[in-house]
Amino acid sequence: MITKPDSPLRVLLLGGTTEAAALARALADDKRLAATLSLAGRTANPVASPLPVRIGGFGGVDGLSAYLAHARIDLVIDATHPFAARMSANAISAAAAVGIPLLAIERPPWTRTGGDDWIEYDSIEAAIAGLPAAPQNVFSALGRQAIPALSKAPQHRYLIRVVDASDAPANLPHATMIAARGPFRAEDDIELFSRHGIRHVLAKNAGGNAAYAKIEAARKLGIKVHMVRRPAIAARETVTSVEAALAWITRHHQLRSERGV
Ligand code: 3Y8
Ligand code: NAP
Repeated sequence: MITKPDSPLRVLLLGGTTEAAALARALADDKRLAATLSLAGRTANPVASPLPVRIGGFGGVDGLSAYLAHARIDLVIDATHPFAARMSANAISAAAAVGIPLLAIERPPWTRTGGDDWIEYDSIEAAIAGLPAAPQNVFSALGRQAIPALSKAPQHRYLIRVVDASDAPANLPHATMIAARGPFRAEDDIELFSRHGIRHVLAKNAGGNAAYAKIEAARKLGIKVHMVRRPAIAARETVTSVEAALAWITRHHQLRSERGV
């Protein structure tokens, strides 16, 4: 699409993570850009952003492609969570369909270190099936969307952390819900796990620092972590930091100035 060289570069930021929030703050201060933050609308009160925010799905690849064309987006940045595999796959297809550059910000996965007692699985269901059969005190950091999977093993005493307060599901008779959105602190998770006599932690390999507290707490307390590996995502240009994403935007801004379009 043709845009005047001095008009701002239009950036769509697919967000919903700590990195996206940090990038949004950086983009809001950059007068060369007109950026929009996009959220799925999963949480009731998402963290306020200095960018204009659009909330809700686009309507699959076609909906996203139409949005990119209609809003004349110049660059897409995927700063969604490593488990937001469908959003990332749609972004790859739609950016290719409309012919605009896409960059993903991916934080490195957590890796097991000395003192960690992990078992790794390829799915949430496998991790839950990996718990001992006898009733255990289990901390679930898999979120609200994983609650139906937990009800496959209702015998456990679950402590389930979710973003928005909700009642324990009727089919999980021994579940306690706690509402918190992070970032989390190790000392708080240590206190929480000790208070509830937690012996197992269910977690996704989110990476990043904001939710690593539970991993540190488990290591400190000798608790087994049932870690769900990330889903595979097709190849795309990727960086691991906000700074690298800003450098990528600057390169594309310079390219457009040189092309004079
Ligand atoms: C709506 C935006 C910030 C951002 C906080 C990060 C850190 C905490 C790790 C635990 C693990 C979990 C969950 C978690 C993490 C950060 C970051 C991250 C895990 C918010 C946010 C949105 C969501 C959606 C929500 C999911 C849920 C997952 C809770 C905002 C707070 C468990 C995933 O109720 C629901 O439907 C919630 C759904 C997807 C997973 C699930 O299946 O339930 N995140 N999380 C985004 C949108 O609408 O587009 O509300 O402001 C963002 C954050 N979530 O403020 O610093 O950056 O990774 N979020 C997991 O990774 O295991 C919590 O408790 O230890
Ligand atoms: P997902 O399964 O990959 O996506 C399902 C659908 O939700 C997408 O196809 C899209 O709908 C919509 N969607 C997802 N992210 C969106 C965004 N940023 N803006 C607009 N629409 C979006 O996604 P998810 O795992 O449910 O994650 C939802 C949000 O929570 C994302 O912002 C993600 O970054 C954040 N989050 C997820 C996790 C997690 O564990 N999954 C953890 C932390 C934060 P359409 O097809 O209609 O466009």
